[in-house]
Amino acid sequence: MAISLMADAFEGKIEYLQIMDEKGNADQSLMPKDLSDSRILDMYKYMVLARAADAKTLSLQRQGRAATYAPLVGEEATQIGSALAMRQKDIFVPNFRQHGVYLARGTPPEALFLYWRGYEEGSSLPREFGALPIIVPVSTQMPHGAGMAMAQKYLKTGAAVVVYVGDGGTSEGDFYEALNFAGVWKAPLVTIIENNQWAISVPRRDQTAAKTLAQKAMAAGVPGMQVDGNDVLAVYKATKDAIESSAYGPQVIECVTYRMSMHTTADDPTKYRSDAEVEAWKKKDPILRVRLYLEKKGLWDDAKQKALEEEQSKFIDDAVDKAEKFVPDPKSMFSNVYSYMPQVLQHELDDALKAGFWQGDSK
Ligand SMILES: Cc1ncc(C[n+]2csc(CCOP(=O)(O)OP(=O)(O)O)c2C)c(N)n1
Ligand SMILES: [Mg+2]
Repeated sequence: MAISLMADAFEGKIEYLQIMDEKGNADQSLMPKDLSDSRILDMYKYMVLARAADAKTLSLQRQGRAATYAPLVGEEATQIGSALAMRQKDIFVPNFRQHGVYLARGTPPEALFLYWRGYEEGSSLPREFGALPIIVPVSTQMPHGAGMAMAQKYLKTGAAVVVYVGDGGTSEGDFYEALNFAGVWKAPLVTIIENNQWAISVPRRDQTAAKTLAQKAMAAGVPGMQVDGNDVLAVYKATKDAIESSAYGPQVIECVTYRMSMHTTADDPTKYRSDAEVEAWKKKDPILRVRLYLEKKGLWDDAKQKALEEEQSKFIDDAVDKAEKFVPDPKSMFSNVYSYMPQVLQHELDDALKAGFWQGDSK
């Protein structure tokens, strides 16, 4: 019998998950089994904290008290849902917008403020936070993440590596190379695509002709799915499942969310996108829907909100205070680059000291 020339060589499908809608109604049949009310309250508090810390950093930047900053507002569900799904032993590899993940992983906010004030010390987090520093070159964190995931497998630590990449980042070669490597070697790599619809001024529709970003995983033989990135419950569930499955190989989750603010403080989005688009996404606010959910269950009210905001505002102000009192040692720009001091760097440091660059403090 002749073999049909029209046989299917491959067929794929990308599923989309939403558990809680914009009005705060949750589909109980999809609810993650391990999520108690108090854990959902934790999620809500971290989301509110992330937004408050974001607003504070933006304000500091506008006052000349912080350097160029990339706001996260609108992306809180993607960040907090995935952060709280990670286990202590898992490793978090960011790009430059995941301040909410750092906070939910217990990173002291003063460390983040130090980074945005331009100090090296903001990039040298203690190992217990299980995080790489902020990474600005787009998608270069992907091969780092894949390599670190391979190391976890080789060393049998049982940890997963959770790496974040933007919609724009998925067009870089590094993205495909990392997924291809992780796919072949079955490295425990979970990739969160934080699809916030814009890569500076490039809209999602001009980024790729692919219908979803998640389907890019298929080319590497890696499972991919899409979730409502403004639904913290869906992001949590998808990430938790992906971390578990990553013991057998990599996973990709595309979180469909929206960058409500500018790309960074060096950008003016009114030049390239409409107010109507921003307004439409504000209706899908990731924090509002959790608040509505909690209020319907009698777990939240205005008084609790006010108390939370006051407590968090003090927490953030104390952290800013610590960061602003920090006295930098200029030599740290040499010591935090490698795990050891290469000779070439040692020579540069010696020369700088000899030239008296830091008179008075070059002990
Ligand atoms: C390799 C590289 N090219 C260009 C840039 C400049 N740049 C910084 S962020 C960015 C867009 C990133 O968009 P996306 O990946 O969607 O992440 P988002 O900023 O939306 O979070 C660009 C082009 C860079 N930092 N690195
Ligand atoms: Mg983007």
